[in-house]
Amino acid sequence: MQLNSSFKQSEKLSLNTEPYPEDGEIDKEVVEMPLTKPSLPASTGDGVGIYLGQRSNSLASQKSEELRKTFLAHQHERHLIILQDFPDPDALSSAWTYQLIAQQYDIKCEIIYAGALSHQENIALVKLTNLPAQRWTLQTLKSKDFSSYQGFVLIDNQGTTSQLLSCVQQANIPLIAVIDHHSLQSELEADFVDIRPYVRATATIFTQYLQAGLLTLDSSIGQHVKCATALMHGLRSDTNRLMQAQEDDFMAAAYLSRFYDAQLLNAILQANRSKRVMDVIERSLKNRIVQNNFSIAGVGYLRYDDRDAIPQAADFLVTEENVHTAVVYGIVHDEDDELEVVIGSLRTTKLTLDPDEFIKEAFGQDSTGRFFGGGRTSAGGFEIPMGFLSGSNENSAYAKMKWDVFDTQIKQKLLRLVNPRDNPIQSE
Ligand SMILES: [Mn+2]
Repeated sequence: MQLNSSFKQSEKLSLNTEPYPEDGEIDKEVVEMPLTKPSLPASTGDGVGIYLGQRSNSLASQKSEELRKTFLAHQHERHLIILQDFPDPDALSSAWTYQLIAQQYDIKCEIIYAGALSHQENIALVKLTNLPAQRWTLQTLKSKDFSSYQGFVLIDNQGTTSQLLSCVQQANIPLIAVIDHHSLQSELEADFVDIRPYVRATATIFTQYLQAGLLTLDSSIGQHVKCATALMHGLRSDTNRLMQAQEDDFMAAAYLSRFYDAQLLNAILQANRSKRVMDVIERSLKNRIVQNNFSIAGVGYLRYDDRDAIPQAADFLVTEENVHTAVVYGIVHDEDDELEVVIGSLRTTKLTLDPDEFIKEAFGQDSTGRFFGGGRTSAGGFEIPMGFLSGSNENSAYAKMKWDVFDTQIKQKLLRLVNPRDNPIQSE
């Protein structure tokens, strides 16, 4: 409640005095695209649900048709599919589906990301399904001939979470398609745009393309079975094991159930956490402070490859009694090129808290107007580059001082929203 009162002061934000009755994004969607009452069926109650279902069906088939035309217009080309730096199962499976659909039009797609696969389940997903994603570091980029690519595609992101975006833009590669379910970050010029923030997973959108006939799945083709399994995993992981799934997501899961391999999915989910990830979770538990049902924990420095320990720690902290929102952050460093970035994750079970708005409000924008982070239903993240302050951590006094400054500043910014009535002049 106190959080809402802080939002009230900010006119930029759409979250205001009206708390969302059930689910923020769905309701917002209804408000933003007013459904004219006369077009609703004359029945009572359930009519709205039927109407929404029909609307999303017709949107899905309309978008599938548009995408088919986009593929036809780009036959025989080579495209890059750019994922967020730390791709998740939703992104990986959706990109693979795109690649398989595009193949039919003789479009060769390479799925690339700049960061790392650091969640044990993501590594298992890629290994067990032979999912064709490649890591392109900034070094790799130098050796690439961009002139052989006629376009690029953004899937499960809008370019704001990828270091690769600026490289393809500098190489003047045109943006062919954006398919995502995060809130709209900025207007992008592309041949095809399908951004549906009220859909819980990009995998749902891709399953709808499959159902609309863009690719006929065949359970006797191993690759199709593996791709359907990957989509099921993506859909499950973005909906908190279907607990936040909506009708569209359940319909997509029902369709995938005809093709996916339950044993393979189980094998992916059985992947164990590394000791280093367990250590980060332990640190988050030790360092957490709980105020007004928010649990906040800084975990200090961690390696690039363990970056995914941060969201896993947040997932864990949010399970504590009386906690509805957890924020975990740390300084992630890439030993190769002394790069450091503050990375944080938010998890919430509070329906009226919009992670996208919360993070944008807490951390604001950089000098170019780009937000440090954003989110979707129930989850969000942020990345704050450390620039000039990066590196030199062999001096442990300096490393500690640097952590203390960032830790303090992040806590200040978060607590301003958690306890909006704190008087900044009072000392603690
Ligand atoms: Mn997603």
